[in-house]
Amino acid sequence: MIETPLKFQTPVVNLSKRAATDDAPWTVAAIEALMDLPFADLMFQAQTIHRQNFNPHEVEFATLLSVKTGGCPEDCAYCPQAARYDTGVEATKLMECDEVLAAAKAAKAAGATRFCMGAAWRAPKDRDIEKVAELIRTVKSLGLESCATLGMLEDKQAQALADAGLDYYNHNLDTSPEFYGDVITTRDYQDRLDTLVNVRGAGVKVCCGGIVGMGESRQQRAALIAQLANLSPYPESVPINHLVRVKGTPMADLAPLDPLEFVRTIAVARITMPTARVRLSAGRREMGDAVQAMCFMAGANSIFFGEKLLTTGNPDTDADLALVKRLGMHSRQVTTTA
Ligand code: SAM
Ligand code: DTB
Ligand code: SF4
Repeated sequence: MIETPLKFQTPVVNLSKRAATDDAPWTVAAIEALMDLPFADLMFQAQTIHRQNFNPHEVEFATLLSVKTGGCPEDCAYCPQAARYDTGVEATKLMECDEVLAAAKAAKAAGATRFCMGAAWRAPKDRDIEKVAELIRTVKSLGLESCATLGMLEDKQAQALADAGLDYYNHNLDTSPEFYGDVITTRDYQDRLDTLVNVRGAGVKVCCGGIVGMGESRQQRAALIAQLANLSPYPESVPINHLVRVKGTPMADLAPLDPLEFVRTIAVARITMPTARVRLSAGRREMGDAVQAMCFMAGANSIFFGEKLLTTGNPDTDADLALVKRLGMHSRQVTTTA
């Protein structure tokens, strides 16, 4: 049993509007202690828990589409879509249904089972929600799982997306509460938690993770994982992004993170959230095959599949298919009701 000083304890954040579960919350110190383990011991624990909950040979393919790009008023220091940074990203209007349908059909034909639509908004307006609801219905008509990430949501907006058939809503905590103010000043941590409560309240599954490699300490990486693991219930889907250092953003020239730290972060996400789908998200192109293979060993079982994330590059689909095959893995198949 690892002794935990009180200052490192993070509260359980009850997302369900029900009483918190009896599960003891994860402390930052307990997660940091896992991260401090010899690499082989950490990997063994993560792989053991992974095998108890998932087929270790299976990986989910999720495809991203930026349905409304750039021009965002927020100041997220990592983001190429913030209007205030000169990143060369052109602002666009919300895409029309037929364009989204074509992209979703192509993603399905390439082997994706989940289609995630991202919009560079601080928060959608009600008229945006009506249009996105139409996009969700379009994606669902193909039998794909649907996901959207549109910024902060009111409860009625979350309900409208649920009514349109939305399966998952992605809204990241991004980093630990302590480091958060160094990254974003235009919305606070509590705003993010409030959106997650609204998403859960509407019966939509939660996709929530963060970014590593933004200059945070190991303890702060552990604190992000503690926050995620102590959401009650914890997210069904946990994207772990490696910072993509984009020219023009304040984070463009940060020193790269030790890749083994990234793998350790995946491992503690798996250990603390045993049944969550842990997604190896942004930054795979810069990672190389060996690091990605270690991430799968550490319990990652989902990737973004397709040549683009939102505005930055992702590995070629052929390279991903070849990597999955070389590792003796295969893509997850799902059947959803259209
Ligand atoms: N605007 C909405 C929001 O912020 O919630 C949705 C889109 S936003 C681009 C979705 C997520 O992408 C962010 O929360 C962040 O975790 C991730 N992201 C953005 N830029 C990134 C970068 N350069 N490297 C890694 N992850 C990034
Ligand atoms: C998430 O956690 N990562 C994705 C998705 N959710 C929306 C976005 C990654 C964006 C990387 C930078 C870009 O391509 O603009
Ligand atoms: Fe806007 Fe989202 Fe980028 Fe922040 S992460 S600047 S809210 S698009």
